[in-house]
Amino acid sequence: MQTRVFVAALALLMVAGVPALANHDNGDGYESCNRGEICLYDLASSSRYTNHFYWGAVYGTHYTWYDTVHNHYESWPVDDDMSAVVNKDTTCDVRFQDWGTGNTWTVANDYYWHEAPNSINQRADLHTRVNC
Ligand SMILES: [Ca+2]
Ligand SMILES: [Ca+2]
Repeated sequence: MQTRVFVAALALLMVAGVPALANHDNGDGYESCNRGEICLYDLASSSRYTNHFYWGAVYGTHYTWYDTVHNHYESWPVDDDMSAVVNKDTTCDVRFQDWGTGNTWTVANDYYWHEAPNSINQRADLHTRVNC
C-alpha cells in the first residue's frame, strides 16, 4: 500500500515537472537554486548539471548530477566532481573537504557563484555546514 502511494506521488511530481527524488537530500526538489539550499555544480562554467542540499552530505555513491536541460539524473556521481557552488543556506557557510589531500574550501552563504579552487576542484568527498 505504501509503495502504491509513493509511486502515485512520484508520478504526480514527474507530471508537475519536478525532478524525481533519486537521491537522499535534494533540497526543495526544484531545479532552481532557492533560499536555504546549498547548490553544487558539475561545471565551473555552467549550471546545467547540479545537485541541491539542505544539509551536510557525504557523497559516496548516493548522489549523481541532475541534468537541467534533459530533466533527468545522470549516472556520474557528485563525488570527486564538484566544480562550483552557490550557497543559499539561511544561516551557515559550507565547507567542502577532500579526503585524499585533506584540503578544505569554505564558502559563505552569500548567494554568489563560486568556482572551486584547484586545491579541491573535482575532489570534494563531502560538505558540512559551518559557522552557523
Ligand atoms: Ca532547488
Ligand atoms: Ca576526494
